[in-house]
Amino acid sequence: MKSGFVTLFGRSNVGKSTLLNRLVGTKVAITSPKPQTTRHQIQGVVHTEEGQIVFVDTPGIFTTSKDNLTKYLNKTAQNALKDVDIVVHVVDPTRPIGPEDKKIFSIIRELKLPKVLVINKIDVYQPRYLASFEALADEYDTVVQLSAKDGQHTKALVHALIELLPEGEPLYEHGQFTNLDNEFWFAELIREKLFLRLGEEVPYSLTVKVDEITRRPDNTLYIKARIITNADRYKGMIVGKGGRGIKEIGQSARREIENATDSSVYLDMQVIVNEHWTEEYK
Ligand SMILES: Nc1nc2c(ncn2[C@@H]2O[C@H](COP(=O)(O)OP(=O)(O)OP(=O)(O)O)[C@@H](O)[C@H]2O)c(=O)[nH]1
Ligand SMILES: [Mg+2]
Repeated sequence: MKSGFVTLFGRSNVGKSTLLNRLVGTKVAITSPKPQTTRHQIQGVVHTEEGQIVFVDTPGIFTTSKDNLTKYLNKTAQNALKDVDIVVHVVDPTRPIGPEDKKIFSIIRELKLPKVLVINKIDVYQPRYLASFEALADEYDTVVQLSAKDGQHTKALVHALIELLPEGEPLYEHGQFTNLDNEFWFAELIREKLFLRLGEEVPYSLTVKVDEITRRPDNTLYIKARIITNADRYKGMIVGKGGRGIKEIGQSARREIENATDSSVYLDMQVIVNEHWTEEYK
């Protein structure tokens, strides 16, 4: 048997989390068209007959801002390169090679690990950008072009990784797909709905905490969550006119949690202002 850890590394928005979900076959990481969606290392497990791959999803490397959250996200991503077996550099051929990609080349060049280049989004690529990534093939052990969105060639990636992994015992039990607990997972689903619904700056001004999950006698799952944001004006944008915004966010989060848990859910959400919430991201 083969087994080991494979880090998905790349700039924001290239589709690392979408790829993780596609590979695992179930949603373990939230995704959005906005950069800096992922904030933590998230593990997703692929079980095959030849072995087990534990993927580590990471926040996107971001070089255009220098705030504390960005520093934390870049650091969290780089920490996910320690003690792993393979690094997968995910790139997006709908855009030219960016300063983040250059930073990533310089980071991974120093690593004594097998390196795989994944050129994602081949369902929508720009030929000239694709060619510029293809020209980098010599720097990597393997190059795979695929689409995380429609699933094209993702099996080829799994085969290539199994080849490169060391022999080893499974790291996760059969049927286990992630390291996340429900508190974290439900908070992430709520944060995803906020990312999808709110304009440019608001998603970066907030975090979500789940404080309580209780199974009630009627079998309903009661979930108490706090949306914590920096300022009153953001709170106003989240809550929306007559509370319509928060209601819609609550409904879509509840629906998804209901589908995932196969039970009815009562989602009790509060929006509070605490300008110090980013201090945990240091
Ligand atoms: N067309 C197309 N879109 C994709 C593909 N993979 C991801 N996307 C889209 O790209 C956007 C970003 O996807 P994410 O998976 O959130 O990207 P990420 O790299 O995890 O981003 P961060 O967490 O911010 O670093 C989303 O709108 C996805 O739907 C793909 O193969 N094809
Ligand atoms: Mg992500």
